[in-house]
Amino acid sequence: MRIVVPAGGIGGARFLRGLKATLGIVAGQDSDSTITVIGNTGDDITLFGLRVCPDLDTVMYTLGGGINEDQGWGRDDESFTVKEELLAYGMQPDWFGLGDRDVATHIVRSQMLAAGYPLSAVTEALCDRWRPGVRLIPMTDDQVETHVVVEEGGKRRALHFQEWWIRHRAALPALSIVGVGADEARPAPGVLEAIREADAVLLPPSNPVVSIGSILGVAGIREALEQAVVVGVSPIIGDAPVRGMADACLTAIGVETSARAVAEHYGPRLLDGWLVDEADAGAEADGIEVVSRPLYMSGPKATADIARAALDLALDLK
Ligand code: GDP
Ligand code: FO1
Ligand code: CA
Repeated sequence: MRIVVPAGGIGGARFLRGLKATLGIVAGQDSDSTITVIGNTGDDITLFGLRVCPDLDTVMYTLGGGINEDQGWGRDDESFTVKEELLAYGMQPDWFGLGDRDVATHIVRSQMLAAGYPLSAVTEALCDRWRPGVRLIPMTDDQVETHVVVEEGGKRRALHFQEWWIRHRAALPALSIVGVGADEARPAPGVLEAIREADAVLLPPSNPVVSIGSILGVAGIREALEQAVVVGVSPIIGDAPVRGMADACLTAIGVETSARAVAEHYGPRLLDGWLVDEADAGAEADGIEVVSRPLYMSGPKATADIARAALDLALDLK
């Protein structure tokens, strides 16, 4: 079976761990099923000359066994000596937690990009070490960066998504969220082919605006997904994001923070089925098959059950 999963960071990565488990995909062993992950690159940022791709790295580290489990992002067993030394030089920004182990990933990536390799080839090379058990492709090889327009003291300005998210904890009300470069971006090699050949596309409970929304913003991806069987898992439970600040992103684009509103935002052309938590049982969306299940990814079993439910619904709707 061929499954495609467009994914952001933590929500995407944890769901993928459950999907691998339910399909019995084990690193280094052959399997009848393949998972192609279309990774969000809108969160990417260049810091100190290094290209950082948080969502690709979160998926790669989580599935490869190198993630900081408590945080959900960054490396396990991490230290911050490089960051401290940069601060001692007065280097900015000082709000981004650049870990020493993580820095090695960014150095490899930046060096390969500078040598002319596209991000998709770089990601493949990084995955040679981590063996995530999925094929991880960035949504695009072109540079797309999410920026957030805010108003402070009567003045409008745009800041990088990471600055808004980390430095301001998404507390500055966002007037709009823009994918800079999205209009010119083309899907990375293999993205459209994977969607075309997929038996099922599963949307993990990733941020609908800055993770899935960014991926859908790359020309041709939404249209390709509309031709596939797509089942999504709601990232909103009982009108709240389980973790993170997805509500601030939804508010910025005028979508209510509820499982139903997110389904309607994606719409019936994209979504065939939608899993909502039992707390949201009874939610309906025109033209979309809504099914309720426990949706907290509280542990390996619960997460595998969610992935199985999404896959079963997709195969039912095929
Ligand atoms: P990020 O890129 O690291 O922010 O991660 P994603 O975009 O992939 O996913 C973030 C979203 O995952 C959050 O906005 C939450 O709404 C959602 N999320 C996190 N944990 C859970 C969970 O246990 N269950 C569900 N249904 N959603 C979750
Ligand atoms: N999130 C934070 O809240 N603070 C950090 O200092 C931070 C550093 C960081 C470094 C590498 C990486 O891959 C992710 C990192 N994140 C950090 C997570 C990341 O900023 C966001 O959670 C996602 O981009 C939002 O989807
Ligand atoms: Ca993200």
